[in-house]
Amino acid sequence: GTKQEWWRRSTVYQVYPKSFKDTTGSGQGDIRGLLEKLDYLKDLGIDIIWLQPVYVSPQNDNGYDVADYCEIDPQFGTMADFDELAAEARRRGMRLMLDIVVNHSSTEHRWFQEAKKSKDNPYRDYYIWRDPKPDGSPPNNWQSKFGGSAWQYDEGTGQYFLTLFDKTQADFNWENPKVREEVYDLMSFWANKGVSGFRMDVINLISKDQRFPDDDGSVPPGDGRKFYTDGPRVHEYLKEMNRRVFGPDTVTVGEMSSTTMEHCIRYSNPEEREFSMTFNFHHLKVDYPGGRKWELMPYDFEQLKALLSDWQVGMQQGGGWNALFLNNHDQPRALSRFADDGKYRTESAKMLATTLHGLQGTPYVFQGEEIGMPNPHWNDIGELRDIESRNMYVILQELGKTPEEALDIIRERSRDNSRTPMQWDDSPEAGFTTGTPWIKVDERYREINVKNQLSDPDSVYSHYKKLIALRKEVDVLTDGQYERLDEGHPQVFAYARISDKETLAVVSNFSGKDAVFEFPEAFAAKLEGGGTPQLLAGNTNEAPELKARMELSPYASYMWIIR
Ligand code: TEU
Repeated sequence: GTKQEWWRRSTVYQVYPKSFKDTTGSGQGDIRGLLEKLDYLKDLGIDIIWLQPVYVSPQNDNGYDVADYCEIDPQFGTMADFDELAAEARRRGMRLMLDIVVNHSSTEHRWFQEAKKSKDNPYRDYYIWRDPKPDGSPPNNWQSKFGGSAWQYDEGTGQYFLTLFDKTQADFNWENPKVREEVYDLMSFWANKGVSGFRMDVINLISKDQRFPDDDGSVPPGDGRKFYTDGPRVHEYLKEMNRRVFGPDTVTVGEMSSTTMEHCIRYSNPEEREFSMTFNFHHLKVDYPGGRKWELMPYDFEQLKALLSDWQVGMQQGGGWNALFLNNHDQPRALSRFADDGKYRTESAKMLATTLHGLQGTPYVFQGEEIGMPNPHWNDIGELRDIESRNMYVILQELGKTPEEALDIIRERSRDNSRTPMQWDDSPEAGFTTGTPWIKVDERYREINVKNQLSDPDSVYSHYKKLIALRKEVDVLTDGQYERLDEGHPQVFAYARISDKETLAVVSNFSGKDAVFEFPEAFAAKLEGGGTPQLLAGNTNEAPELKARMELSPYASYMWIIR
C-alpha cells in the first residue's frame, strides 16, 4: 500500500489509563505510569498506542464525560507529562492515538453550563433541547444506552436535553456549524502537539433525524437506535472533519455502534476520505438473545464465524478496512466469553489471538489481553464501579430479577470485567499501585502477570509478540483474499488468506474436546500440490503436520503458510 496506509501492517495497543499503572499511590493509573511502560510496549512490537480519555472529567463515565477537551485532568497528571509521553513515544517510533469524545460532552463542560442558563444563550444550540410533550413527558421515547429515558428535564428553562448515554453526558447538536468548528479546533489542538491518530467515540451517532420521531419498536424496544445511528448527515460531517483536521498519514478509527457494512465501507474506503478504519460490534453480540445485552445465553459459534467471515469478504470487496478486536474496555474478556479461562487458559488465549490476527485488518490489543487476563470473580455489586452496570443492577431487579440473578447477569456482561488493574507482577496489587486501587485487582494476579511471562517463550505474551511481528513480515496477512474453510463445523473455525504468491491457513478448535477437521476438497488439493507448509504460530508443543484431515486437541490453533 501507499505511505498513507502504513497502518495496515501495524498493531494498536489500547491503554485504559485509569487501570494501567499508578505512580503516585492514588490508586488510579496516570500518564507517568504509561511513560514507565513505553519500553514494554515497544518490546511487544506495538506501533500505535490508543490512549483513552485523560481530559478534565468528573469521571461519571470514566472520562467519556469530558469537561475540558484541551486540558489534562490532574488525576492523570499534567500537560507537561503528556508532552513528555508524546515525545518519548515518538522517540521509540510509536505514535499516540487519542480518544476523541465529541458526540457528547459532560454537563460540567462550560459550554453546557452556559447553554443551560437561558434559551437565548449563545451556547444554547451547542446541545439538543426540545419542549416537553403537552403532558410534560419527554419529547420522544428514546432510551439511554445506560438505561432510562434519553432526555433530562431542565427546570431552569423548562426544556429537555438529549443524553444518549449517562444523564451527565449531553449530546452535541452537530447541525450547528459552530459545534463542528469547535470540534475541529480541539482536534487540531492535539494534532498540532504531534498527535497523529484519533479514535472517534460513537462517532456514527452524531447526526440525528431532526424530527426526533418516536421509536416505532422495530429495533430492540425503546431504543431510538435507528433514528441516530449512521444518521442523514454523518458522512458529510466526517468528510468535513477529514478535510479540516487529518494529515496525509493521520491514522483514524471510528467506533461505529450498531452500524452496517455499507456504511463501514463508506467510512473506511480511502477514496471516501473519511476514516482509516472502523470498529463494528456485530460479532460481539452473538451471546445476546435477540440482540438484548442484559439476558444470558451461550454464544452462537456459527454466528460468530459467519459474522467475522461476512465482514472480511464484504469489507475486502468494498475496499473498507476493519479494526480487528475481540476485547476492549466495554466488553467482558473474550478469553472467558468465547473460550476457557480455567484448565485451558493459555491455549485458549493463544487460540483467540491467532484466530484474530490472521484476519485482514489492523489488530487491536486491549491491555491485559496479551497476558491472558480473564474476567475477574465478582463477590458482590459493591465491587463494581461502572455506571452502566450499577444502573442495570437496579433495572434488572425492577424487571423482576432477584439480587443474585441480577448479579449473575452483571458478572457476565459488566464492562468492569475488562477494567480491573493491569497485572504487572506478583507483588501486592499486582504492582499496579502502592495505594488502594479504585477497582479491585483480580485475585489470580499472582499466577497471571507480565513479569512471569516476559521471558517465557511459551507464554501468551510471547505468542502475541510473535503474531505482531508476523504482520510486518508476511504480506498475505495484509492483502490475502479471505476464504472460509469450515462449513458449519461445530468446533472448528478455519479460514485461508490467499494471494498469488502464498497461502495462509488458520485452523482453530474453539472447544474443550478433541476435534477432527477435514479441509474442503479444493483446498486439500491445493495442499497436496502446493509447496511445503511452514508453521508460523501454534499453541501446542507438537504441531501436527498440515494435511487434508487434521486431529486437533482442545483449543488447538495453528497458522501455516504455504509458498
Ligand atoms: O461506547 C459506546 C457504547 O455504546 C458502549 O458503551 C457499549 O455499546 C455500551 O456499553 C452498550 O451496552 C463508547 C465508549 O467506548 C464507552 O466507554 C462510553 O461509555 C460510551 O461510548 C459513551 O461515551
